[in-house]
Amino acid sequence: MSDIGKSITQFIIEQQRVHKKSTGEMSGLLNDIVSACKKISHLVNRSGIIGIGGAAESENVQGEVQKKLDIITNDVMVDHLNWTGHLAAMASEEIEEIIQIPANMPKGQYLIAFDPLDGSSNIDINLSVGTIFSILRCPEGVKDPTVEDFMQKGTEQVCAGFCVYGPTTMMILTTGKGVNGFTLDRDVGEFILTHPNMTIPEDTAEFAINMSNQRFWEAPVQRYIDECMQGVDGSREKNFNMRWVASMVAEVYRVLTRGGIFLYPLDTKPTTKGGKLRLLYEANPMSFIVEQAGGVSSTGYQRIMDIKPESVHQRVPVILGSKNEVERVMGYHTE
Ligand code: AHM
Ligand code: MG
Repeated sequence: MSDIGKSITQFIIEQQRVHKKSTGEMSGLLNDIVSACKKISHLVNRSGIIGIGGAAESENVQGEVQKKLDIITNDVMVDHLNWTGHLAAMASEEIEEIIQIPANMPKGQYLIAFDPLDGSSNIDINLSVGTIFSILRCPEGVKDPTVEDFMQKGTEQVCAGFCVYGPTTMMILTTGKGVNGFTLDRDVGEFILTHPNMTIPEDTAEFAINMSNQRFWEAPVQRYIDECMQGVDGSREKNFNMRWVASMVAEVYRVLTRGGIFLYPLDTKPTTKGGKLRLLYEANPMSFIVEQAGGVSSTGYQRIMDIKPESVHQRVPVILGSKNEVERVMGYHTE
């Protein structure tokens, strides 16, 4: 029987029952995240009406101007996750230090790293934004987690997902057994399984990169994009299409749906030196999802999920998507 039409709650609980030793804690945590994302979807949708659009008067830890919604959505995530007893600590793009569970609340066995509102520069122009999260196990015996406990490779993730607030609100999830996509039915307030077993086509003729950074890229990326741009007249002998939404959630969703390659490569631009995207709560969860859907995710030089993190807000170059295209770019890096 097709699983299409199942609610995310039913889907999560059925997956939990497959694991005989499951305590239900992961299911509980996922339900907390689902609740937070429904609330964020509602706020994003009504931001203009209720006056929470536009810039805040602050900067985040990365020195980026915060939007009011960056701060509000961070609070929504924390408020939904810090009291249910499923987490031992949290890390957020918007907060410099890791976030501890209040002393009067129970703690659980998981750690979460999240970007509460990815692509928030798109909020005021009514383009898609999203929430990205990565779930790790809290090391055994650790009662009061420190930054060191978050320094786990992407291969250690037990679950990753993202929610995209676009024409429809969608939740994309993996627990290491494929990738499933759920659409929010606003009338009943439930995410419904609409995109089971999402897979990324191995080949593509579509790339996504911020071309305004071209002069800062390394030679392998220069070469790859040059060849795409030459189309049928160049060595690739086929025409390529280009997209750039400046919202990773929308970009990765497109790649999951119709293939493509997404690049935010290493560059020498002073503001994004070493790459722009953050390892713990952007690159790792997206890499887990992409690999689970049959794609590849690399810095150009190494698999992203094999990187041992050194800090919570560490940035990495990201090249992900259709297998044959990403492997071609990786090949250019080692030639
Ligand atoms: P954010 O987390 O501050 O929104 O930054 C991440 C976003 C990604 O969603 C997107 O791929 C990238 O930054 C866009 O960068 P640029 O504005 O340089 O094109
Ligand atoms: Mg982000």
